[in-house]
Amino acid sequence: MGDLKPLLAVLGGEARAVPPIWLMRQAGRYLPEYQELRAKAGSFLDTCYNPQTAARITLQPIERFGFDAAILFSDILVVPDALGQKVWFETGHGPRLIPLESDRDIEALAENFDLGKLSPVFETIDRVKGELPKSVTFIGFCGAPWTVASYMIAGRGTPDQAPARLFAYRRPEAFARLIDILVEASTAYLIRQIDAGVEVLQLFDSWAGVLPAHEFERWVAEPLRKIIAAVKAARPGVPIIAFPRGGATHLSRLAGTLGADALGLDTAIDPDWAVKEIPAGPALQGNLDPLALLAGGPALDREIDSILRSFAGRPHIFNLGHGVLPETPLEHVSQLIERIRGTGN
Ligand code: 1CP
Repeated sequence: MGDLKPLLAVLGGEARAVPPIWLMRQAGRYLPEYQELRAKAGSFLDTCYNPQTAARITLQPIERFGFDAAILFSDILVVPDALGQKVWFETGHGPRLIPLESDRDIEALAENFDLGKLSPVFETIDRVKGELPKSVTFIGFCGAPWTVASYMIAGRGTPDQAPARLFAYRRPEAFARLIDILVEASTAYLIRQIDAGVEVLQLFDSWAGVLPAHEFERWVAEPLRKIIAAVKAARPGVPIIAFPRGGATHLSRLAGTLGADALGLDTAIDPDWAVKEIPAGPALQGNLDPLALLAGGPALDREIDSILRSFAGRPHIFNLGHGVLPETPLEHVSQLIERIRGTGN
């Protein structure tokens, strides 16, 4: 037990006095060394598909801060790309896709799916795994079907995912087919990530929080459950973190029914509620407000201490409640790590 990597120990059910730490979007725009590589590397998608650059970017936050985990540098929208839907990223605007409309558009995805298109991602994984320090765990990921579908239907990020929600109400069968295609493609993609060398998987359901209960069960919980069961059947022993952002009170039910080894908690979840209402089983990950990290100072210390106090005694992975904001000062990230590890004074 003693020589397990800290993140793997917690995912195996161990509560640690000093929780392992990593941050969602830890490889990204707040790092000057990321900006520098990105400026030289062409489009965002080209960067994701350049194994040498993507591996460097994956390792940057480990080298600078010594996090307990590295997360593969890629994006959730490489899956639509592998399904043959055109994806590109407009600087300052985020992702763009040609929106899906007809049943034919959806069926074409299943016919066009080509995991070979993502071979640069697997090559990135292969490069990173040889370069990680011994105690650092390597996390692979994909977007959950609901969140990925919301971009595929709208053709872009939207504040409320209204296009996908309307599509699901109006044409539930076509939407169910799209979700099934995504379950299958994501499962195959995750298994290949494991075979290439990742040790843990995280499923990002960033837009889970907009759905009413029945829709949440059908489009968030059920597809997540299917992916987790299929990946675990194929590759037992690889822990999976589910992050249904905005999952709110659903989380207490998901703990025992999703099959995940950890649940990611977003910023809005009260840690004391989580510890009381989420049954023991999965580890809990989270959930510092990214704005507290941006603010720094005594407010950051106070929020960190309060999170550590609430989760003490529970298997806990320290993380943000959502991704690092690009304006976040680097010193605040150092402050965070020193505060948690008790190395600050
Ligand atoms: O300009 C740039 O350099 C691009 C910014 C960027 C980055 C750094 C995008 C575009 N994606 C990423 C990397 C990324 N995306 C990672 C890398 C690993 C890490 O965490 O360090 C990960 C895990 C993601 C996952 C992702 N992409 C999610 C889920 C997590 C979340 O933040 O909610 C989502 C929703 C996306 C879509 C996406 N990709 C990029 C942007 C700006 C967006 C959001 C679009 C929107 O809806 O506004």
